[in-house]
Amino acid sequence: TADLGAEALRDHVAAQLTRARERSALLTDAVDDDDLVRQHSKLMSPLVWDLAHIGNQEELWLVRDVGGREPVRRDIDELYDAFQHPRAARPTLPLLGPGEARSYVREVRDKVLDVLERTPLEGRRLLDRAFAFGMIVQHEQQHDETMLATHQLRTGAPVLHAPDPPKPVVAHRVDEVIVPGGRFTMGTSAEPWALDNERPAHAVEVPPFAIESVPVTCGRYLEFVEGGGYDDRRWWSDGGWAFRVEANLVAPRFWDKHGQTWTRRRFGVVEEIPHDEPVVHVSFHEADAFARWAGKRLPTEAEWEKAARHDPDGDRSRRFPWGDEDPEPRHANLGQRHLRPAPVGAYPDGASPLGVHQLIGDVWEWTATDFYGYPGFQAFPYREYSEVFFGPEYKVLRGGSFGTDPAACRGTFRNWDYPIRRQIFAGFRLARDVRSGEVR
Ligand code: AVJ
Ligand code: FE
Repeated sequence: TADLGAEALRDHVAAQLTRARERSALLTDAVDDDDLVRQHSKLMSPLVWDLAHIGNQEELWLVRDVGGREPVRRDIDELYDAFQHPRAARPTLPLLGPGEARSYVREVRDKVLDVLERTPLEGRRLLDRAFAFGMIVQHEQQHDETMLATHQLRTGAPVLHAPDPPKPVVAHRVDEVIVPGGRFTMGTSAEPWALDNERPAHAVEVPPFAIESVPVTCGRYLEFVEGGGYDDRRWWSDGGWAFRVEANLVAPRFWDKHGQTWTRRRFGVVEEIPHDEPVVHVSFHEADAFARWAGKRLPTEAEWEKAARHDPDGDRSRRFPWGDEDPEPRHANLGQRHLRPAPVGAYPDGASPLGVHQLIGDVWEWTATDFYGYPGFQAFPYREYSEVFFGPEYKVLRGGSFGTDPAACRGTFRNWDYPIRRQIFAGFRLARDVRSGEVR
């Protein structure tokens, strides 16, 4: 997007807005009206709230702010302000019904496309204006991923369908890559659509470390489950053990044991656990306990980004592990093209120069790092996007999942959640310190 002319940028934005809306429509048209207004889990909003919230944010930022137009529905701002009402309370609000929500988002979008036509995207305010459109595209795609997680939580017959991801090109064994120590550039000042928390680019000194070439698979995680890992206090942090006991955890969310066989429920289908697929729906605490059991640890956020972006042949950071090109289907399992992570080894074209696979797509990866702003952080365009979440209660996740759209996924993109959350499409990979002498 960086070097597009104004007209090409306009076409690009319009195409991205349309793509996001097609996905929102798919996710909300797949179920009937009762299902749209129902709360499938206390952790989630009713799908109809997400839909109208997408429209309301678009109205606030693009119709009113960029366009300077009259409000479409000023009266509903408060209902769709995520900070006014926790998710659990949203079903009891006087929300727009399914029909009203659909016509509201359509009306807003029609105005936005008109604003886009008439807004100069060149000149002094280019970045601010173009950024507002990019932010809204990403906002819709992020809520679409959240709605996909709501679909995973709902019970009943499957309503979403997609082909399976590719098979591994070669059977992938677990191995490690040693990343040499030294400075690398973390974050970005150049990506036009990067959100405030990804900025600015800054140098970080990272001691040498080893990182596994693929995310932890279900098969390996099963060894932890069957080996009594959930009952062994030694592997768990204090907070992790408290959560493990209180929530009575025995396995990843959506796993179930039938006789001797573990199965999982995935978008309404009960299936055997796929051994070679990255494990998904584990909390930070479970990932952290598994790592201790395996004699390793989770990577820090800086280690994850260095593994994903550092170019060992040039002293620069790449946009993605495979280089600077935008993600193509051959690079990574993104964008809800598939409704599951791909088996490890399925994306050799997406590997980093050192041979780390599937950093982008498949599953969000828990890191050991709390969510804070980078040195020089400036909230933009609103404090509520990231700054109000900074602090020790949130852990950073990286890389995006099969449900993350490429528009909302970068080598620098930062996600965050509470360490107890399991409904998101999160897994993890392992790292460890290296001893001096191990680095060649
Ligand atoms: C970045 C995924 C944590 O869903 O809470 C959506 C994204 N911000 N609306 C979230 C977001 C405002 C955010 N996460
Ligand atoms: Fe939102």
